Amino acid sequence: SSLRVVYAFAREMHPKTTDVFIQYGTAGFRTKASLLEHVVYRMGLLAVLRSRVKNGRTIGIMITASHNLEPDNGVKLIDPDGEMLEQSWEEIATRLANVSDNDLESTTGEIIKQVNADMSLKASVFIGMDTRYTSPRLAAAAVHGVMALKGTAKEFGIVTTPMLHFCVKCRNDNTYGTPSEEGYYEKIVGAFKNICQKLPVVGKYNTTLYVDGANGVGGKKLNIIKKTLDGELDLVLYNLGGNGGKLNLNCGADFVKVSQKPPVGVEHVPFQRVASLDGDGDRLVYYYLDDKNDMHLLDGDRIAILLASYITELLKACGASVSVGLVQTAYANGASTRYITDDLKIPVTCVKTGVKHLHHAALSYDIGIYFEANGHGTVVYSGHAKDSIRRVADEGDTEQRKSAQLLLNFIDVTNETVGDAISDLFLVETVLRARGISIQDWEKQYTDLPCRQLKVTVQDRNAISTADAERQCTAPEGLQTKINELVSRYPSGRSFVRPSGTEDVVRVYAEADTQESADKLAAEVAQAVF
Ligand code: 16G
Ligand code: ZN
Repeated sequence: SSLRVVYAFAREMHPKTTDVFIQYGTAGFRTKASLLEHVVYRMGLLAVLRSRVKNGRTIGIMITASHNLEPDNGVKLIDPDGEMLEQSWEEIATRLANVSDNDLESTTGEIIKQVNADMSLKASVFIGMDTRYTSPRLAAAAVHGVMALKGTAKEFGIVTTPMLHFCVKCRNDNTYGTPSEEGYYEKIVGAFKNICQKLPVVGKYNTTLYVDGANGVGGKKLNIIKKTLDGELDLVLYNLGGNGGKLNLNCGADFVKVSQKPPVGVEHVPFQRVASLDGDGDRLVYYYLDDKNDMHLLDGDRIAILLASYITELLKACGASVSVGLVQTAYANGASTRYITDDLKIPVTCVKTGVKHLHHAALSYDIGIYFEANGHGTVVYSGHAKDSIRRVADEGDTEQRKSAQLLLNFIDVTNETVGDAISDLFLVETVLRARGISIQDWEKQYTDLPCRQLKVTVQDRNAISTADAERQCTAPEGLQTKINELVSRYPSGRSFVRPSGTEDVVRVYAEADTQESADKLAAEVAQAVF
């Protein structure tokens, strides 16, 4: 059959050259780029099957290893609504990635039967990649995989991960926007510019924003956007990949959050707010250095709260009855959870680490705001929420209409498909501008509890099981009792452990009333794990 030719071609062009087992994890497949070519080719095949199972709707393939260093790369699939690949397919992806070249044909055949893919249907796949030098070769392998099963591949070249999610969504739902990079700018940046027209600069808001681009794709795209902002926001961009700057090396959102240190490559000015993106542009944190050069970090928790409080304020002004809820993980600072619950009086759900879990939980609110502390997050709005706000925009009194129109622009700035550093940056800037506040004012909303993260290398990280959104440890026996005992010795103490989904380590998190206590508690819990 013609498929025979396809598999012979695969063996020639994208042979499996390693026996190392690889798993579709929280963020797709991720490892050394040199081990990925056959995996990406096979994801091209799988994307075609996925598209056919979804009646020919478009599927995305993104080549990126996000905040990892340059030698790594990765691949993940995007479902038709711009969301992460459905969980039940992760196992199928893992199976297909690991079979030998000899078994590739028969395994693909089995999968076609298992998922009931109608091979006579058309299939459409969008392919994007980050700035890694290994990405073009991998993207080509993906194209070959798509063509092999007679799907249509459309390449987007270098784009942020969230841009590709956006394009996939638009392709399958043209009410959401135009499926291109230009379409993304038009909708998201266009809506921000509309907001700027409505909201003059007031108070302590400073239109200058420094950006740490992590030497990745996000900074490059902001450099394009910058020229269209007509001075409404004056972006001063650093770490754009030139001058020998290395992707994610000592810079970017993950480095800033985990090390609690400012990135290299940024010229710091006291109290100047800086937005730090990760390598593929789906995470965002803010920070500033004070006059003693101490760093003040405003992470995903802070962003979530800023957005939630503003959305609530606008909804109130609209008089719309729409429920708002927030989704966090166990990594959310305890002070943030208390502030949301007690002061903002917004319900909070806590879920397991990993964007798909947060996204899913957020969909249960009319307006769901979800953020991981590491800066990955967005807002999702239900049809009911959008309709209610549109109705007020049409029928409300003058003040109500104004708030509703602002909220509609705010919705358009949002990339609802996935956390998006660029979209989130414009959302944050909107709120700071609307309120006429500085980054220090934003920080004053509440005080974070000091915290510490550690990683522990153990013989078998899977010996640790957790429950209750990873806040309780159910195995090995006795460990949770021990953690409880340690925690009880510290005022405002909290700690949990969980096996990492991306590295062969166990992660320990601790917070307490002082930094010394948080550090000590983390070390003691790490000792108990080990
Ligand atoms: C992945 C997840 C991220 C999560 C991180 C945890 C996605 C797209 N990314 O990067 O949300 O915070 O893993 O890593 O879901 P860990 O399991 O090693 O702590
Ligand atoms: Zn990322």
